[in-house]
Amino acid sequence: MERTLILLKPDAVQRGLVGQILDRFERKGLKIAAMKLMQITPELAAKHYEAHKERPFYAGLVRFMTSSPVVALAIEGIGAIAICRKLMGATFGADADAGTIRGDFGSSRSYNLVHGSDSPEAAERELGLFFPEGVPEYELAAYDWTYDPVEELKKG
Ligand code: 3AN
Repeated sequence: MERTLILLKPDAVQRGLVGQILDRFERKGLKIAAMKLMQITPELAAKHYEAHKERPFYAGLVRFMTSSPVVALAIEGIGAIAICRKLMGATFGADADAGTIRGDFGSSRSYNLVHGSDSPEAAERELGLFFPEGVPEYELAAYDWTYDPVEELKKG
C-alpha cells in the first residue's frame, strides 16, 4: 500500500468541485485515509513548494495557494502515487487529456485544481507537512473486493 498527499486547491473549493473531484479518487477504489479543510499559511506553502523557490511563478503560486482554504487528503492504495497523477492529468487543464480531473474541469495555465505528490519521497515529506498529527488507522472494507485478497493484499 502506498499513500500520497492530494490537495484540492482553492479554485476547486471555490468553484464547488470538491465532491466531483473526490468522486474520481473514490470510484477508482482508492481509500481516503485522511481529509481536512484547511488554510495554508505562507510558512507551510514555502515548505511545500521549496523546490520551486527560484521559479518565476513561485510568488504567484504561493499567493494562490494561501488565498482561500484547500482540502488536504491522504489517499491510499496500491500504486496510489502514480494512479493519482494519471487521474489528475497534465499540469494545466489546457494540455490535460479529457477524462482527467484537470482536463475535464479547467483550462487555466495557473489554476489547476489539484496537487498530487510525484514520488514516494515527496509523498512522505508532504504528508508529514500537512498531517503532522498522523493519519487514523482503519480498514477499508471495500479493499477486499477492489483487490485480489490472496494475490494483492496477501491475506490467507
Ligand atoms: P505538477 O503539479 O503537475 O506536478 P509541477 O511539479 O511542474 O506540476 O509544478 C508544481 C506546481 O507549480 C504545479 N502544480 C502548478 O500549480 C505550479 N506551476 C508550475 N508551472 C507553473 C507556471 N508556469 N505558472 C504557474 N504555476 C505553475
